[in-house]
Amino acid sequence: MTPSAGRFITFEGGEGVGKTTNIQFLADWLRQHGHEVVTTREPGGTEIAELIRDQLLKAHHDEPMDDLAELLLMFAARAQHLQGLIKPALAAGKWVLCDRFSDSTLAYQGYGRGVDLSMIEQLKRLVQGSLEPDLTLWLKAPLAVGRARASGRAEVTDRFEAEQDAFFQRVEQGFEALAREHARIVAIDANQALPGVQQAIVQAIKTLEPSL
Ligand code: T5A
Repeated sequence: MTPSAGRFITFEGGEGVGKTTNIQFLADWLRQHGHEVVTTREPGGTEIAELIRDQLLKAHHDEPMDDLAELLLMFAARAQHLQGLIKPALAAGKWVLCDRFSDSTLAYQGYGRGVDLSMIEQLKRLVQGSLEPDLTLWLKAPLAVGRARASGRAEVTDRFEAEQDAFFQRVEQGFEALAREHARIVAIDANQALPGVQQAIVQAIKTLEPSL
């Protein structure tokens, strides 16, 4: 079998729903099927973008982070990530599996923080041009489930995880709205044991790439 051209797959959803875990699973599965795979994340993915991530996620600054500054930093990191990693990998025929992308900006900064959605769309066009994910796997689980899973890890709570439930409910409404708008977004029931989640992910990938 000749492996097909590169594909851009993004994973989206609330906190702790299983994105990192399932990206690793899908990367292994695709490699077993003969594809070259790059896994990455946002904000982050390159040296400079990871430095921006550190500031965005840092739990405490001596001054509050302005919503517009937060938005622009997300897109600054994304511009760096696209030029430094995502576009070269796709051009080389690799599959890029990315933990969050612009749908997170619309959901978190737009629906969560209340930043004007049309302004985010303008920035999106400026930074991405016409590049969109081929497929977005939206892992859906109740807020309490994601929180319980995330709290099982040793990491310190970051600036977003410290938000109240009402913020995350708006974020989830954002993902719901985006999924209604874009056919590339496929909802995956992440409120089930991992084998079921992974079966649904493989099904979505086979629909995208019937040769697999
Ligand atoms: N952000 C990001 C914005 O505000 N705007 C933007 O534009 C972008 C790009 C990034 C933060 O930045 C914000 C959103 C975020 O708050 P992050 O570190 O990427 O921060 O945070 P999360 O996306 O929340 O990532 P997490 O690592 O917290 O969660 P994951 O990756 O979804 O979950 P994962 O895989 O680590 O799993 C958590 C635990 O659950 C278990 C796993 O084994 C693990 O222990 N698990 C399951 N257990 C049982 N059943 C299942 N089905 C399970 N799936 C996973």
